[in-house]
Amino acid sequence: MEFPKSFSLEGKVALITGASYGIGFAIATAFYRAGATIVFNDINQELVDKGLASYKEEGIPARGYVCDVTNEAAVQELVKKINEEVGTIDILVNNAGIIRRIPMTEMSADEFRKVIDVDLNAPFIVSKAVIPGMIAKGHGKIINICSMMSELGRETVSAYAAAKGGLKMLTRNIASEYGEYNIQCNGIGPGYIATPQTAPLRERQPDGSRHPFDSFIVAKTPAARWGTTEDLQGPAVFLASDASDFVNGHILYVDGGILAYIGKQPQ
Ligand code: NAP
Ligand code: GCO
Repeated sequence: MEFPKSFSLEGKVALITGASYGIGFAIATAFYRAGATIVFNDINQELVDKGLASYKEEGIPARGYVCDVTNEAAVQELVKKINEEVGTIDILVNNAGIIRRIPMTEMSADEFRKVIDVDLNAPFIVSKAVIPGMIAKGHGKIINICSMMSELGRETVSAYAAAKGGLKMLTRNIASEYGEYNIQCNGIGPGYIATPQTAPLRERQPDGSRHPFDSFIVAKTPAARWGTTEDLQGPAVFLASDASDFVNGHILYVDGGILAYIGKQPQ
């Protein structure tokens, strides 16, 4: 039996934000292998150039643009440029994100606002910019990169959890408001993934032992390991493809089972 064409991204233009490396880069790579044309942005030319070199190494003719996703005018200009130079965006992945791990009572309002700006306001800004083109084309896919913190809290990540919880509801609202235009908006909730963003949580201790948080996450994960960016590729292709045309407003947790598990009893 031929592999279902509905998983193909042939002929689609995909914008993945903040995709010079990490999760965004892995998702973009998978999209290319599924047939999509890849466009990405990052916050400065150095990162875009780093990304272009990485994509070239993978044989991927990606197009990279410098754009701060929190700047609405810059995002509107980015989408206009992509429409002119590449084509109307069929698939958007709101991946760009930051985290600041600070105890809430020690966090300034500006630091809190900055996390909300990148992790919640920016997905609103970029989605708002691409939806008109999707409506005109008669289809579209928006994938918001949520988090375990869309469901759970923990010490020091108040701003991040507030943003990712809000992003879960923004996902559901875009699904509700634009589903009638054949636009599906879903989220991916990665578990704990080994990327630069979580590197501080996995650093070896001075005595060479594992970081306590590293051991904690492994004990909380039925898969008994950190996720890799490759673990997210299949779920992302599914949500970007026609195979998920009747999936809307759903947060697909790719977490090795963390959310289902009370955690291994300490030995
Ligand atoms: P990452 O390694 O920190 O990469 C995030 C990317 O977004 C970086 O290239 C970053 O550039 C870029 N970015 C930040 N602010 C931006 C802005 N204003 N405009 C444009 N680009 C911007 O993160 P990651 O681990 O790959 O995570 C990607 C997404 O997955 C994030 O939304 C994160 O919250 C989410 N996530 C990660 C995990 C995990 O365990 N790693 C789990 C769940 C969810 P800079 O290098 O300049 O910051
Ligand atoms: C943290 C981590 C997490 C992960 C991810 C989990 O400090 O707890 O950075 O927030 O990045 O979001 O899904």
